[in-house]
Amino acid sequence: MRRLLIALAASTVSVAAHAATWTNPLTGHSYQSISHGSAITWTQAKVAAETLGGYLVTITDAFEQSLVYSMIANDATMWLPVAATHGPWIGLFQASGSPEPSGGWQWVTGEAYSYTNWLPGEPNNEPTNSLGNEAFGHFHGNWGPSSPYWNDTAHNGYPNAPVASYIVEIDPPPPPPPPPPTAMPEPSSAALLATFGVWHLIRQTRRRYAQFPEHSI
Ligand SMILES: [Ca+2]
Ligand SMILES: [Ca+2]
Repeated sequence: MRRLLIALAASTVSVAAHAATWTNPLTGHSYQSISHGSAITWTQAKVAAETLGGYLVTITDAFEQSLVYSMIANDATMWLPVAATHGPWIGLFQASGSPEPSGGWQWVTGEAYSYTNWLPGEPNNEPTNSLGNEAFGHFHGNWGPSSPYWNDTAHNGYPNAPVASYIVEIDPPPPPPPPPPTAMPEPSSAALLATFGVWHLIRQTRRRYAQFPEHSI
């Protein structure tokens, strides 16, 4: 069933230059995988996602993880093979001052941080990362063409392994409000006149038969 749903989702793909759009058939949320082509910080990617009307992707269950990874697994533009293969930013960050390496992780939308798909050993707040504290989530790459697992890295990646892509999630538009209740139509003047005419005819007929009871029926 899950494979079928992913196949259905894949059928909605429309590819533009360095970007693809997919839809989650379970939620109606759409996703755009965007290759920036050069290094981009987590905050720059977050702002870009909001400019597009969405947010950096929040991966909150295994199905969403499968769907999102299927979008990017075979798209080489989403993975930057430099010192290590690093994949796109996701909407995961660590609140400042949280216990390292696992405390305070949260999604940009405030959705529950319960499902995770960290590479074993991550998050590790890698002490050799000279670019800063590792407090931002992305697809790791795991030194291969691609990898479904997440890693924590610094705001602008790791030395010689920047992040150069990101994934945007967009909620479906809210349903339109229900139409107002329709008022009972006012009877037309012609209908009123016709009704009065019939009533008047009945009244006259009754009077006539009252005057000549031998014709009563
Ligand atoms: Ca999500
Ligand atoms: Ca790390």
